[in-house]
Amino acid sequence: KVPLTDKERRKQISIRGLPIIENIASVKKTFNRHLHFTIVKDRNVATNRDYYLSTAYTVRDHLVGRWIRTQQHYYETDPKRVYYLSLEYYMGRSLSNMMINLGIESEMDEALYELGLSIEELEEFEEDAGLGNGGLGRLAACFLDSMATLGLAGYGYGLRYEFGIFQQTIKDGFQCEEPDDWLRYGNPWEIPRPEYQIPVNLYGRVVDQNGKPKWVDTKVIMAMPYDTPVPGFNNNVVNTLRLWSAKAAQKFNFQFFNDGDYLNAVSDQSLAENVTRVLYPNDNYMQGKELRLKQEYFLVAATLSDIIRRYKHSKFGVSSETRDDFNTFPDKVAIQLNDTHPALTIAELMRLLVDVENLSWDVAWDVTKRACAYTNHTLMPEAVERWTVSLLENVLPRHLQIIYEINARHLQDVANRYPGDNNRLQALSIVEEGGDKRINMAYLAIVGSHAVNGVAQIHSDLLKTTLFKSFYELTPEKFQNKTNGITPRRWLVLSNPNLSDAIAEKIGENWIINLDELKRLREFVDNEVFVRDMQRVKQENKQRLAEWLLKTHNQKINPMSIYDMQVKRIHEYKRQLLNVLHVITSYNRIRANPDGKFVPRTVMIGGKAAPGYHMAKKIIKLVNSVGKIINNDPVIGDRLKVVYLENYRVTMAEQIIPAADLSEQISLAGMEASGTSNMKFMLNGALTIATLDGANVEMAEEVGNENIFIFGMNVDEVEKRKQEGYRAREFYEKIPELRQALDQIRDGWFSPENPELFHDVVNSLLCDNGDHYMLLADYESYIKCQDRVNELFKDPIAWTKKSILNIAASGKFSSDRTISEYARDIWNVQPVPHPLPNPHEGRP
Ligand code: GL9
Repeated sequence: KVPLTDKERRKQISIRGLPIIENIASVKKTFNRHLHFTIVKDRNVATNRDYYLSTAYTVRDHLVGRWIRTQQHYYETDPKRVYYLSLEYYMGRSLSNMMINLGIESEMDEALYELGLSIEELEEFEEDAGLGNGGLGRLAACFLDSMATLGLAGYGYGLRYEFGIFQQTIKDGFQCEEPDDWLRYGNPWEIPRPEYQIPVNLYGRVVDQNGKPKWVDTKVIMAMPYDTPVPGFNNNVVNTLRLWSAKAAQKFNFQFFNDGDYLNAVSDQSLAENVTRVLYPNDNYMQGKELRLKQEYFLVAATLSDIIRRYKHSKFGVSSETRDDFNTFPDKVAIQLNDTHPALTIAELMRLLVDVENLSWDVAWDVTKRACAYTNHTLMPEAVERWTVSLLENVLPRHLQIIYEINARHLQDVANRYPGDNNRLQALSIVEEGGDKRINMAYLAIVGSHAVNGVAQIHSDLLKTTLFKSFYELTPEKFQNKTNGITPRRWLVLSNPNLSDAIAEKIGENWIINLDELKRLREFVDNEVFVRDMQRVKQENKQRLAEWLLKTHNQKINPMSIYDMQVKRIHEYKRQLLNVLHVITSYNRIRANPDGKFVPRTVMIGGKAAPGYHMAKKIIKLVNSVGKIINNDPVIGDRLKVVYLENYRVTMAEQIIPAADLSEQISLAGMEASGTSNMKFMLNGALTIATLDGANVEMAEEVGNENIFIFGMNVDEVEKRKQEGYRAREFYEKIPELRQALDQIRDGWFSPENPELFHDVVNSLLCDNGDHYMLLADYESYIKCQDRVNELFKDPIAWTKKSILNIAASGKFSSDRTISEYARDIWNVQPVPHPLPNPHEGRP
């Protein structure tokens, strides 16, 4: 009997849904109907993109019944709604994810196969929805999946950027940016809702009208909603992601027509529509541009207007036409601010409650605080949003007044508690004096919220002692931790089907919604067959990645080498340069001992640099230059390779993470708030080399120190070194291998055509007060730790056992766990453990 292929085996496993003959026939019918009536093509002229679109519309048809039913159910039962406000949603592709969560993957696959089409080929036609920069935006996407899977009445609110995160190309080793025109061929997942457009005001001035402030002479931009369905896993719940697009307010321009200036009136529109043109490509950095402020307010204003409309139109607890008692607003509405980007929510909600709904200031303030909560995502000082008063005065004059009023009352409370303590008043002021006056948006978010959280335990602890120390002392009860997580649907079931099946064979499928059950894999760590199975799965994934790199980038790599990956935004604090120093050290060791035995390694580095971040772009060039020398050195052979993964994004993460042996999480302790790629690698069976930073600390706790490679200074040691006065040169002078590597970079070893090219990189490390992120202080410990990695890799069984123990210990890092904690500790809502009925089965 011929053994089943992976794909055939997979079809028999219920994770992906069991194919049913009648359903397959109906899928084929629906597909044909969409090809003809939606795409309007026949099979003679249809392209693969048309087939992808027909497939997407077919899947969408399976969603709509559940979507409508879910929303009806929310209307009828009026649960407390959770609103997640984020400037970023890094969704990636949707087709596979939708099929998996609906349980129709096998059926779709079979039906398309019978039509002579391959679903894997068609999937390649979907563009990534790249409406995010990195971890913060991807976290929002994972949270949407978990809210739907837990049955929460959750809504994502964000912006529909016409251009998402730029496409990165590498030309001559340098990063180039190209616009991400992701909507070019249309987006089958979004539904425009022009009937729910909302006007948003900007600029203008504040006048007094019968003793009440009134915001007048504003410019109006329309916010047009586009809805995307968010299915839960296997529970018939479909929530909504609503993204706003800026549209010119037609009415506003009509006056020009009489003057005959029709062309001007129409071209003026594109100015208004610039607001949602493009995602700002910065990570952990605030640029302070007016257009960005307008984006933030545009999201906040349109969303709050929608939230209040939905609150008022509930039929519960009201005898009047609409619900206008706002005292119960916080019992029905939770608003979560994803970083300070939507922090204007505090001022806008106060404006709506006081100016429009005529509540007293005190009642409005109480309502606002009880409804809102704020998540901080970084300690990097340059990321803190501090808008100048002059810009706010121009763009949002009424909001500036409200912020001043909030600050005055807040400082009065402080003065009452700490009489005569002027330093404390200054430390706690939302308005920062001196130079150009600024509004600290983090402080505004804290004061206007009932809960403030960090995203990993160490980060939440540091917030209390550093960035928000004074606020912690003022209101300690507000401060919480919510360690980040990732959705196991996308990051295991979708991205690593072979591993999913190997796990399911041993412990069933319940881990998909209860990831803690992965613990049960510990029972099998000494089961030889299982260990070999896990080895096989990893090796197949590695082989596939090698083939893909050869095909797409003409890069040959050794599938028996350690696949060593660092994929994340390029930033000095993440220390990609430290990784490069290890690469160069390994290179020098092989050259010094060409006949020696070395554990082969392929170092893969990927990530985008913010277009204006010069040092980050230089680091990309350095990785490519080092790669060019090493990869073409016949002495080195296939014992060491360096690969730059061009245009790293969600879809590439899904392809490469399952093939990783080693995950690099090497930021300076205290700098990475959490990290989330660390969790994805762990879940996919990579071992981790890490500092005690962000969620790495908790990963070590879960898996045990003997199963993770920890190196470098901890937060206390970093602090102590700084106190002592850090001098990077000491390490340069003391450690010969380090000195050699830095000299080579500085003297043009890797850039013979331009020997000065990397002077600034080396100088940033060796100059007085340089090496801000203390790479040199951690170098020795890092290299020794990498030596231990090599030692273990020589024993494949021991390595694989640790890999299994890592998977088994990764349960904590499910975003289902994270969202359950937000639900319990911040939102006061309950997950719904049972599924909604199927659409044809009647009411819940
Ligand atoms: C980030 C932190 O830097 C990460 O450590 C954290 O895991 C995520 C999610 O909480 O948030 N904050 C931040 O500004 N970014 C993060 O990744 N940057 C980007 O998203 C690019």
